[in-house]
Amino acid sequence: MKAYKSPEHALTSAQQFLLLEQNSDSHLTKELALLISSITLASKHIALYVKRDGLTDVSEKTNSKNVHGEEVKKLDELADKMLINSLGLNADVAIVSSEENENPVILRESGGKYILFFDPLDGSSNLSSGIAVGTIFSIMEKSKTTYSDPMEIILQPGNRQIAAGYIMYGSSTVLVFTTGKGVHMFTLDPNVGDYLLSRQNMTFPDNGKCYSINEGNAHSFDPGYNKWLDWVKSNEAGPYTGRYIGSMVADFHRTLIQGGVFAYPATKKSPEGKLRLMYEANPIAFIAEQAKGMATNGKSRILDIQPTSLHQRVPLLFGEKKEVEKIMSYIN
Ligand code: AHM
Ligand code: MG
Repeated sequence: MKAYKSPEHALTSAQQFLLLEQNSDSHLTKELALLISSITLASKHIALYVKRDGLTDVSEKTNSKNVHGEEVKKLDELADKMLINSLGLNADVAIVSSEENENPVILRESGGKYILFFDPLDGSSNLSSGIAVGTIFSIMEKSKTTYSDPMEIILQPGNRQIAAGYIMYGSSTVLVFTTGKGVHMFTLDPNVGDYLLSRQNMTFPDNGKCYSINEGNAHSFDPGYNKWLDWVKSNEAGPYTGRYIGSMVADFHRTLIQGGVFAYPATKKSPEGKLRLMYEANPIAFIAEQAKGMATNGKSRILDIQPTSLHQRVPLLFGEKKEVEKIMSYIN
């Protein structure tokens, strides 16, 4: 039995890969490689806590709610701190914005060229149910060096991202990222303690027959979604399989590996959609497009949406192009 998917990749760590790619990837500077490395270091710590869930109290709720009015778990806060702390010595990071903080954290008033957005623990309501959760990150450059309000440089559309990725803490811990030159996956080898290259230049497969949506919300979808759902379950569409984890990183990762489509439309409860543009939809959309898939809010490309606020929400559809276009043909 082979330990790794292909022998030539067996001993390429994420750090080595970032170093090697610097020669051929103009976006991937030494500073950006260091920043992605810092995130991977924090994620190894987060992975240790996730793997010991049940033995510690990290799945318990804190007494506070976040800016979205959602319950915060201890590990949400810990993951947030670990990520911010891992950047402490990185002089190139100016601002960090996360799901857990209402306002951006200004690490450096002047200097520093990167803005980092992250969801420290996506799907954390699933913690203690043994379901995969994840960290999502997006990196942009400051659009200008001086500003009076940080929002002037933070509210940039997703097409300005220079890197994005996620870490999924699942049956294995995987790191998937893009710097605009393909999508690559690394698996954390617990014996070595390093992320090792496991798939390079990933693309969505062509004929995934999987649809992923919280059908419990169907009563409050726009009618087009219900028409599409009728079609997906019809004989005409052929056998589709429904799969919905409720942890977006895990739903995305499955879609990337097995194909198909995911949708989280607007609902009565979340009329703007549930998922957050800056640190959920944008990074996922960048990865989806790099993997030759599609990501949209149903009308326009996610990456072209001009944000108006840091925590704004969007409807999100992603996956194989033809599957996303099929939904759009019903809803528009
Ligand atoms: P979170 O970032 O607070 O964990 O919320 C986002 C999560 C996504 O991971 C997932 O796609 C979605 O919420 C699930 O929502 P629902 O339970 O309404 O289906
Ligand atoms: Mg989230």
